[in-house]
Amino acid sequence: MSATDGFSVAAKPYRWPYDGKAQPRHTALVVIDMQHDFCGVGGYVDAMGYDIALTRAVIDPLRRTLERVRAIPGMMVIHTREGHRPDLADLPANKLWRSRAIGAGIGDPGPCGRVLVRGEPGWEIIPELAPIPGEIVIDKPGKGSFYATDLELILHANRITHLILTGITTDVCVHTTMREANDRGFECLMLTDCTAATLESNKLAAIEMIHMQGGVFGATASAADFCDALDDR
Ligand code: C5J
Repeated sequence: MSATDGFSVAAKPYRWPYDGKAQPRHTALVVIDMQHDFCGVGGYVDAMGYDIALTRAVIDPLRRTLERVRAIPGMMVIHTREGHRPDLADLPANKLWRSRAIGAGIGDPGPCGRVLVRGEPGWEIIPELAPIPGEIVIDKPGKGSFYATDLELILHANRITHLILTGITTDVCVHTTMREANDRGFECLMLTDCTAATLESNKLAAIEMIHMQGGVFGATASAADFCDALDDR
């Protein structure tokens, strides 16, 4: 098979993509917020009292998927990081208030530096999934990757039409990004074992929401089915 052939994935609720085959050059793997603050000891999620074993469970499947995608010429990889300016000028007052209420105040000092602040150790992407030269990194102040970022401009400039969504957390930043992307006409596939939530039932519910209405935001597949599709192209 030629590397220019597209790929289609055994997915739910439809074989992805809707338009037959995805072309690697028009597809991006999006790795959302794999930062220490969301899956590391002493980070934001840990400080809120959630079980980081859940968010850490995606590291190995995501690392394998990332390696597979990196081997494909022309397929774009995009990483995102949630975080705020050191002066917190981009931090909405309600987000600050809520974070303090749950004991993990954004901007407050913690074991991994200031919580969710750009440049601090906790804000860094974990070494296992660190971007390599040539990969795009998007810094976002909110949950969605499109809000207040240049992601949409970058996708259009590079003629990306199809997105593979991974990362943490399924029900918050991954779902918000998928919804934003879907509304903009991007054809989205979420890889279910490359994403996790701070509550397993929230992850399952978030996946089920995608399956409604014939795939209201796109489709979902396992990393193995996605990688098999890449191998078969
Ligand atoms: C959250 C995220 N959960 N990356 N952020 O606050 O999902």
